[in-house]
Amino acid sequence: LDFININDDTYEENIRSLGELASIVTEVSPFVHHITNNVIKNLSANATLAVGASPAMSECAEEFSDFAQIADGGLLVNMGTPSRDAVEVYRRAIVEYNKKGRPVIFDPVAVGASSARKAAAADILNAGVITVIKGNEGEITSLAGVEGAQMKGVDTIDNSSTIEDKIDIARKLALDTRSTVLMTGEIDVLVEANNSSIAGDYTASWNPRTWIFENGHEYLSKITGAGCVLGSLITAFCAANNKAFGSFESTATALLLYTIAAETAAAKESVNGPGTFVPALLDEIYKISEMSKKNDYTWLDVAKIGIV
Ligand code: ATP
Ligand code: TZP
Ligand code: MG
Ligand code: MG
Repeated sequence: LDFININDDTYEENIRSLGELASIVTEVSPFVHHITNNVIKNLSANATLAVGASPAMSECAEEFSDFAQIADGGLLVNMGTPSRDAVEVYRRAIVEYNKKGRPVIFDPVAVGASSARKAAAADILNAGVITVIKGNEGEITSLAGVEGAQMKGVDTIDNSSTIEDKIDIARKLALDTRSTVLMTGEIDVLVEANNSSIAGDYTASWNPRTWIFENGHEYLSKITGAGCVLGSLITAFCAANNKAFGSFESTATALLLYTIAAETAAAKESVNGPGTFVPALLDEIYKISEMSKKNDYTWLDVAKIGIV
């Protein structure tokens, strides 16, 4: 990673602002409307509560317009366990949250694994404005329409691409979709949304803010739903977002809080593997949130961010 350049002043300032944002979430207690998969609903709701936000799971389209009225609310669309009618449900929710200008986070679970999922993801992207797209390497690669990491069901396989490749792929998707893009994995790549009207060759004409993150723990790849739960936290942080912070900062903060919590959880004496890791992870998410609320948490010492 020697090409990465951290400008010390900007870095410190950025990390301090991230700490501030974490405390805003506990103050505002944002509403997180989940349309998510059947595997991970309970853990997602608990993690959302742990950061001080308020979760609800609903796939009942008739109530979406009422839910979208809730102040400081946001929508998570996770297509982990789709059904025949699911895409229309996703679409109706996106339309309602777009009407109110509230954030919509999309987790294109397993999109590279089947042609049905590719079609569903395309419909979701066409349904309206997506604030943040968060996926693993295989998913982001597939959505970007480039050759690279493959999917085996919901998991990425063959993720042998270089960090430069990952950055290029995430940037391509951010340019194409105008969404903030987070590609997760052992190293996470975050690219800001394309807010301009630039057309043409992105490598020549567009130089988006791009950060890479090295925090996290291997146990996150040994439990189901590690990516899904991160989607809940990103939605909470984007929804609590006031004028001072954009979706890039919100996503960065949620990711840092989560991956640092994973590190401290895994280091606990009571944690012996993926099973004991899960409850410890919830405890640590809660602990960091509470400490941020009291301005008691020093992100500077623990965050491992590279600014590209
Ligand atoms: P997959 O099913 O391919 O594991 P996913 O949707 O569960 O994908 P991940 O890419 O595993 O998502 O990312 C979820 C979280 O776990 C992210 O915060 C990421 O930083 C972290 N993570 C994943 N793998 C590792 C690892 N080997 N070491 C450290 N952190 C990791
Ligand atoms: N099957 C459908 S969704 C799902 C499984 C196992 C959970 C995937 O969670 P994640 O966060 O992408 O690992
Ligand atoms: Mg996973
Ligand atoms: Mg996932």
